[in-house]
Amino acid sequence: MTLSSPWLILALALAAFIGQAPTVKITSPANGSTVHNPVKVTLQATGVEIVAATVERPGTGHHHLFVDHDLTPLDDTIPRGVTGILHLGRGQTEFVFDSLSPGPHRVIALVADWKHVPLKPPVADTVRFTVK
Ligand SMILES: [Cu+2]
Repeated sequence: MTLSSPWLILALALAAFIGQAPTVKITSPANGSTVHNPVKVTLQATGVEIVAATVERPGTGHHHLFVDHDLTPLDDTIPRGVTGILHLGRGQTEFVFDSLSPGPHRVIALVADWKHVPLKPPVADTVRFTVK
């Protein structure tokens, strides 16, 4: 039996689609690590182009950091002007915290579109670390 080409094309397209499901990873600090100020958080996204929030184009988004703050509703706009929620609206892929308080912290990264609405399905990562 031979696989007819329409099915092959469909299978390849599906594989490509699945392979491109966007992801984000907080590459530093490492989960569970102990760090000192300043704390640099670095982010690596795949399957989504990280751009400034002013870019209104499908397949793009910008990073958000929730620092010791729970995620806000995923089908709603991520608020501005809230302590602990940062929009990296210029397309940055890192952020330096100069003076996190000593003790345990949790940072959640979340990618959202130009309307600041999280991508669906959610593109998120979490790290916990301790500041000495
Ligand atoms: Cu935003």
